[in-house]
Parts: sequence; structure tokens; C-alpha cells
Amino acid sequence: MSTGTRGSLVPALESGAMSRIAFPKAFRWGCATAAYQIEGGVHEGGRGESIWDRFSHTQGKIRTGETGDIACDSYHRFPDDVALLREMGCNSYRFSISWPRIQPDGKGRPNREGIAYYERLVDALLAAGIRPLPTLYHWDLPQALEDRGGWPARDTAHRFAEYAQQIVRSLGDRVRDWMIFNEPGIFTFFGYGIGIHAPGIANRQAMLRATHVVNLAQGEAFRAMREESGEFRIGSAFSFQAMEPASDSSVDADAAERMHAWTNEWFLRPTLRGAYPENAFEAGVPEALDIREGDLERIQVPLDLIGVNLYSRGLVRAASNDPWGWGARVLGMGGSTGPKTDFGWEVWPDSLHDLLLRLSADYDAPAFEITENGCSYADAPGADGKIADLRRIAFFRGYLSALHRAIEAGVDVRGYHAWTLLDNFEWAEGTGQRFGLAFTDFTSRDRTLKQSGHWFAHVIAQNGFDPDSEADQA
Ligand code: IFM
Repeated sequence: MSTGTRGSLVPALESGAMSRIAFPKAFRWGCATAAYQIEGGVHEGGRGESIWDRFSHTQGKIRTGETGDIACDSYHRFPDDVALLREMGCNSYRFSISWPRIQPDGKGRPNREGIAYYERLVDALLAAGIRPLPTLYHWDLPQALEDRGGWPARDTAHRFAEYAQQIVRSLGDRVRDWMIFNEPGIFTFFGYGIGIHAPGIANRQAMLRATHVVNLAQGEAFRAMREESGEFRIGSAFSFQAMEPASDSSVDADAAERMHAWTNEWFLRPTLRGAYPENAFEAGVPEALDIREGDLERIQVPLDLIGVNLYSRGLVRAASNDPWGWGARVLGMGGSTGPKTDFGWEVWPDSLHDLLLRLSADYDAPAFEITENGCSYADAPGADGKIADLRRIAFFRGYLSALHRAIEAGVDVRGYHAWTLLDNFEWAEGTGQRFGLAFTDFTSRDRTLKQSGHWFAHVIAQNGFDPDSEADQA
């Protein structure tokens, strides 16, 4: 499907002379963050405990032994974050709202201090001419709800819809665009399937149940939000990877299709079409999901925006006896062929192009925004204090070129958010993986724009870049 140079960081450059890459008028440029990864202030403003507080304080769960207690201290230093966004000329900021700041016990009336924090943040963004794009759930479930069964328990869907309604009631006078979930596939699989993220449960049955309850929660939340205002534009951010067979064999091709279903459609298809992908069902899965009468109708909602979180591609081989029943295995670091980031993720810009074209064709050309895309590299300040993260610039050049080709091919993409604004608490990796456009000094909590941040500002100012120009290289 791809037309680009496979695996190249800068396909446009390799293909010879090319005209300037220009993004559509009114294209949104921004950065994304998440509450637990940046806020800190975990005991302030009446905030309750989240599953990530409990998990990160459990010995051995975080590679560096850190917690998110302080993180980037954005609870106090959010004006610094807004200043960085301004410096780069961003006109959109995707952040997340911490559920336990709003409902410390996961139920009941909203905590006024929690709401006030987000009012201050939103007001600062609006004053800077930046669209606030809050995500309602980026993985920090109130611990009290986990104690009552967490995402595998159906009641959590009702609790979530109540919380969603409270948020839009409180902030809806100044926020118009919303994202419901961040990466349902990741937090259910990592959190309940393999247990490497909070709440640390490794149980296939719990994971499958959680996926269905999350789908229900999204449908319920969408309706609750819509009831508050027909003016809201409501989306969700899903994790995607273009799945490619690792060989020319038909068994690998079938395996890649099954992985596409599990990875890219498990949440999207029920939401937009009211059905789970058939080719991902093996014996026992429908029963494990505990689908009840009327569930699929409650899940199906017309999202206004599809948020695309994409980092890499999946190269797939058929596999028998895999513990998940996928009949497939996505090759990891050793098997894939492109360059790798510090996290070991393959840099493969065509994945973004290919995935967008496929989803656009399969789902009647919905409106997309890129809600996350980025890379981890540990570049630190040099003797001159500058952070020369040239590999990150190469990464963005490649993915933005691929995105531009998708737009030229007719895909409706309205905006792009780099992951992430500043180096932060990267979940089970602690602060060990740096994805930021700004460097965070985790002693002083000072932020400094990296060279990639300056380059991003240049791209935003021109609404594109010239692949042939030296000035646009870095
Ligand atoms: O940091 C995460 C983010 O919270 C969700 N998407 C992937 C990022 C990088 O791992």
C-alpha cells in the first residue's frame, strides 16, 4: 500500500527533489501529555489515590524505582508548560484529566479543588490562544474503583460515564473538543493481561472483560457528554500500528490480518460499527467478553474525531499456541529491520501513512487527529547547554512526510500532536525514557527546549517544511 521509501527516516529526501511539504490551512499543531506522567502533586487539592500511585509505590514495578509523586511538578508549574507551548507556536494542547482529582473515591460529587486546577490550566491555554484538548482517562483509575473490581467490573462503565458528565458540566463552558480514552488497548492489555502496568494483573479473562467494559464505558460516556451539549466534538485516542506480514506466505498474511483486528480494531469496530472483528474471535473469546443483550448497541457511537496514537509498525509471523489465541506474533526488536529508538521501537514512518489510508477506506473517511507520535532518545545538554537531539528531528521529518502523503492521498487529518511536550514519568520505565521536545531536569524540574523543539516551532510557523532545504533539516 505504501508509496514511500521503506524504513527511511527521510523518505522525501531520498526520493530526490521534492516540493515543500505544506499542511492544510487551519491544521492544528500541538503536543500531548498525561496527568500522572507530569502533574505530581499527588497529595494536593483533595486528590485521591490512583492505581498508578499504588503500583509505582510497589517495590519492583518501576524500572528506576521512581514514582509519579512529583513527576514534572506540572500541578504547580503548568504555566511553564504553557510557556513552552507558546514558544513553539502550538495552537493545541492535549492533556489529560486525573479522575482521582475530580472524584477521589471514584464516585459522588466533584471535588471543587480538582476542577479548579483544570480551570486554571484551561484558562491559561485559552489566554495563550491554544485549544485545550482534554482526555478524560489516561490510565489513572481511582484506586477505590480498582478495589471494587476495576475495569473488568461492569459498574466501572457507569462510574466513568458519571465522571465524564461531571467534567463536561464543569469545563464545558470553555472546552469544546474532548478525547474520552487514551489507548484502551494498551491499558487493558498491559494492566490486566500481562500486568506490567497498573493495576498489575496478569489474567487473560480479566483483560478480555476489561476491554468490553471499556467499550461500554466509552459509549455511555459519549452519550452523557452529548446530552450536555450538541456542540462538543468528542473523540477517543486509540493505539495503532500498521500490521505487515513478515514474509510472503499466506499464513503470515492471515496472521497480520488477525493482529490488525486485535490491535487496531478491537475498540474501533465496536464503536463505529457495533460489532467486534470476526477474525479475532476464537473459541471462548465471546463468552469471556460477557457480552449482554443490548451491549453492542450501547457501545456504538458516532465519534466526531478518531485520535491516532502511532509510533511504529508491527511485523507479524504466524504462531501456534500463543497464550493469547492470536495465532500470531509481532516481531520485537530483533526481528524488525528499521532503526530503533532508545526504547527499541522501530522507526517506520510508512506505518502512519499506511494505517491512515486503511482506516480511512474501511471507515468511510472519518476525521482524524494525530494525538500522539514521537520517540525516546536520551540526548542530554551539551557543554553549551543545548540539547542536540538530531535523531528526534529525523524521526519527526519522516513521520510528518508520511502524514503529508496520507493527506495528499485524501485522508482527512485535522491536526498533529507530538508525544510529548517534556520528558516525563514514562510509566514502568520511570524517567528512563525521554520522549520530550523539552528536556526536564528531574532535580530542579526546569524545562529546556531541545533542538527538536526549536525545529518543531519552525515547522509550525511555516505550516510545513522544505525537505530540500538545509535550513529545515534541524
Ligand atoms: O508515554 C506513553 C503515553 O502515555 C501513551 N502512549 C505511548 C507513550 C510512550 O510510551
